[in-house]
Amino acid sequence: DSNELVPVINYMNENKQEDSDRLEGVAEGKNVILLSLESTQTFVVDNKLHGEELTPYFNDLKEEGIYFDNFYHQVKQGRTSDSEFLLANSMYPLNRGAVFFTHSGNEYEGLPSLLSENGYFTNVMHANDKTFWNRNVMYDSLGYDEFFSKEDYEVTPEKSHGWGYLDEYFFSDSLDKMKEMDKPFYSKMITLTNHYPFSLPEEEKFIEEGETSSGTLNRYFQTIRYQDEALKQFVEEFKQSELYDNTILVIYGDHFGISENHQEAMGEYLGKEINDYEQFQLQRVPMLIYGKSIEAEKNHTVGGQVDLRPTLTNLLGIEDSNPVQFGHDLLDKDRRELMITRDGDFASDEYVGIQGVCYDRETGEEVEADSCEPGFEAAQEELSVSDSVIYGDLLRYLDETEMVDTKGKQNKEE
Ligand code: GP9
Repeated sequence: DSNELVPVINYMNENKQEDSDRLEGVAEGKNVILLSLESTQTFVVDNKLHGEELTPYFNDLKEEGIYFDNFYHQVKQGRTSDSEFLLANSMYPLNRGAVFFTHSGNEYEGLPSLLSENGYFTNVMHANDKTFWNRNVMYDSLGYDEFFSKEDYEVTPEKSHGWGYLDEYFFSDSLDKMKEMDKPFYSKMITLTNHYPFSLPEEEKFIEEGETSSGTLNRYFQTIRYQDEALKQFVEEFKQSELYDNTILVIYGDHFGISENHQEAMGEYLGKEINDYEQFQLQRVPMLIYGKSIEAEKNHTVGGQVDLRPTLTNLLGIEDSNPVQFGHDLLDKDRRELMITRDGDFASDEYVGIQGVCYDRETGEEVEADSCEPGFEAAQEELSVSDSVIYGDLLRYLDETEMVDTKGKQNKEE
């Protein structure tokens, strides 16, 4: 019953922090294009293969926006769909299965609903079958106004490869759609080409493949390079369009592409042994906020996908009254720097805690286990509170519980 939400609200109140509201409303009323880059990890940024940059366009673009270099994905088995869940709800996905499948019937207070209430036309653009990850069902629960899926794109065999529609065509069709859309809009675009097994048509290979002992990693370099080329075409066309004046672009990686099965090859490429600490650090994904009203800044705060929603609502100057959110605005200088993974591991400004072992975050040296105890405890508590909300479908009690809570307080005062 509705009492089940009380401990959740209490947890939220105990962990509540004053937000500095830095950069609040700088993107007020603007369109938002959210670009979810498939399997894109931070290690490719500013990195080279055969003396050539892997992401030359992104490397320059990130200098013009707010770039976060300690931003982690927080997904588990639901992969891309988990990252979507984190963004929409500022809650954690589940430890097993994909919450998009298992709990699509829950009540949510999704970011898309909030933005729709604030006059935005909210939509997702993704040129795959709409039932993949149960998106067609879950998107309704999260409150999207529209889902442009495969059937809304000019998908032909010539313009497809592997998983489907090549990014370059997906980007240009999507931009055409956005030009015609009701404004302001919130469009989340999800790319597809840089997906395992990382295969490309010959003419789209802009770099020789890698020479490590993993064919997967060797090909990944090529699909990453291709994606960067497609991104360049997209952003350049976007800058020439009328949208540019009134739109912010948020680009982030959805999850890793290279799993720990390829540690040895990754070590060959990076020139170091990939131990648990390095493997953890490889879970960083790029995150960039870019647009005319955004001043460039390099931001080293430790955060993750759970923090995207509060960051966005702050930039848009939109009041978000949903109290059940675990993220903290990435732009707030005094924010809680704690990134929790679905495995109960964490990174803070000082430490990285992995399966009971504690490391200095910056040097990767192992330190006394005690130093990480508070982090591990916080991680366990936060994950279990988040899980309780999903398993109990507790957001359906939100209105009632806020009432109960106020009443409780009044009673005490009497
Ligand atoms: C499929 C795409 C990839 O539509 O989002 O999903 P993933 O396998 O990365 O979760």
